[in-house]
Formats: sequence, structure tokens, C-alpha cells
Amino acid sequence: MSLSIPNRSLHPGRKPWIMGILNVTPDSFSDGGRYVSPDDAVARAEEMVAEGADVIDIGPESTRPGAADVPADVQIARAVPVIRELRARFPRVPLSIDTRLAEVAGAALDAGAEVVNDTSALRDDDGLVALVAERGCAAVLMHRRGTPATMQAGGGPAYEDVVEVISEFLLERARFAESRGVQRSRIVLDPGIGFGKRVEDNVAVLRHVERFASLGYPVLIGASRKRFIGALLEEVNEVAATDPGARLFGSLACAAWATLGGASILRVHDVGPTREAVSVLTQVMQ
Ligand code: HH2
Repeated sequence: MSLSIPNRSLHPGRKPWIMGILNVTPDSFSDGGRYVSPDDAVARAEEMVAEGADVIDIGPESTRPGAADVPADVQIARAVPVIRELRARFPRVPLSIDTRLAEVAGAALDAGAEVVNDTSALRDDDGLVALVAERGCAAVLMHRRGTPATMQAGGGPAYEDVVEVISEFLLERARFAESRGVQRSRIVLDPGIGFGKRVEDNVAVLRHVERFASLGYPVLIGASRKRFIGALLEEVNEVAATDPGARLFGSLACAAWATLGGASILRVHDVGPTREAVSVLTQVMQ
């Protein structure tokens, strides 16, 4: 299985790519407000590249539970200067834009990004699928139930069989994208940990990474520092319940597990530690 990113074809093998998270937002759940200034954002990206990030995901809109929608012009003003600067400094590092809006994705692609990471899997903006097809960029299609504003209401929705529901959804979205002209080799699937799911659903998703990886597309897993890790750590580290920064070791456990399950991309805040964990693990696996 391979993922073809324009001009920089990368072939996920047993060792997943590390996608470093760069949220240029004032309100992201873990790093909100830290990289709002383009200079700070670029410096953070430089750190992540030095630590071995294979791709940088630039997020101009928080998708944390309860977050409000951010208009396209605001997202563009946050992301585009950073993408331009990163493209100039790192001509070979793939850049990804984390947005649900075609206008934002188009501006990011013009500035040098080549991956669109859409947490709505091409549902929130009808124009996005045509843009992705026309521009030939890679696209991450993620499962999410509800919207960021509503998805965790009442602790999150209940599922009959969360793995089955998500698998069917992802395959349907991939078929939809392909029917509109997106090449199969440009598609990545993501079960969407933390998006409209209860703690037990997130655990089930992670437990069955292998199943998602068998759907025939590269799989991205984004567990890093998420709230369910805090919940799982309740008895051993109560700080982790409220402090995303205290979820590093739990996040590494998830990254290692996802690697064993065949994930192709790990979306993480802590690039260096994840890279070390994955490096040791994949050498043992061989
Ligand atoms: N998670 C977040 C944002 N974007 N994209 C994909 N494909 N998969 C994910 O799991 C995912 C994602 C949420 O994490 P973060 O960016 O750290 O926070 P926020 O949404 O608050 O900016």
C-alpha cells in the first residue's frame, strides 16, 4: 500500500510516518495559543522537523468538543503565512492543512501544502471533493459523528458496533471521493479518535486498528494527548485527567499499539518521543 503525495511520493512500510501537529489557533485543546504568531509557529515546525517529523499538519481551526466554527478568511490568515514560510524553508517536507473548508484548502494548496486533512471526510463543504480531485493532492478522510459543537454532548453518542459503523463510513467516503475523481492512491482513512466517541469507543477503535488498516487504504491514527488517555490514566496519574501535557506516556502507548496494528501515519504533538518509540518498536517487529 502506498500513499502518493504530489512531488514527494512516500511509501508507508512497517514504519509509520510521524505527522507533527502545528495548531495555529488560540484555543486548541493542547497547544492552543502557543503558535498563533507565524514566527512561533515556524519555530515549532522547525523543532518538529529536527525531531524527525515526516509531515507537518497545520491546523487553523480547533475541532475540540464544543469549539465554534472559524470563518474561512480567519483560517486563511492564520495558516497561509506559516505554510508559505515552511514551504520555503523545507522544500521536501510534506505540509498538510487541517480544514473542512474548500476555500481554506485551496489557499493552503496555493501556498505550498499538498495534503488536505478533513475531519468531516468531505461532508461539510460540497466544494472540497472537486478541489482535491482537480489539484491531485492527498486527502485524509476522518470519521466524526456530529459536529465539533455537538459531538460530545452527553458524553458522546452510543454505537451498536463502533468499529463496523466507522469502517462502513470510511469505505463509503473513499468510494464517494473516488467517484468524484480523487485517485485511490491519494486517500488516507482515519477512524477519528475523540470525535463523537465515548472513552470505550475510542478504546475499541484503537484495539481494532488492524481492522481499519485492512480496508485497503493507509490509516492515520490521532490519539495524541486526547482526553480518553486522561480517563484511562485516572487511577495512576490524576493530573493527566485535566492536563493534556501529562498524557505523553499514554500517548506513546497508543502510538506503539497503532504501529503494531499497521497504522501508516501517526498524528502527534510529541514528535521526538514518538519517533524513538516507533523506531525501537519497528526494529523489534522486523
Ligand atoms: N484530531 C484533531 C484535529 N485534527 N485530524 C485527523 N485526521 N485526525 C485526528 O485525530 C485529529 C485531526 C484534534 O486534535 P488537536 O489538533 O490537537 O486539537 P484541536 O482540534 O483542539 O486543535
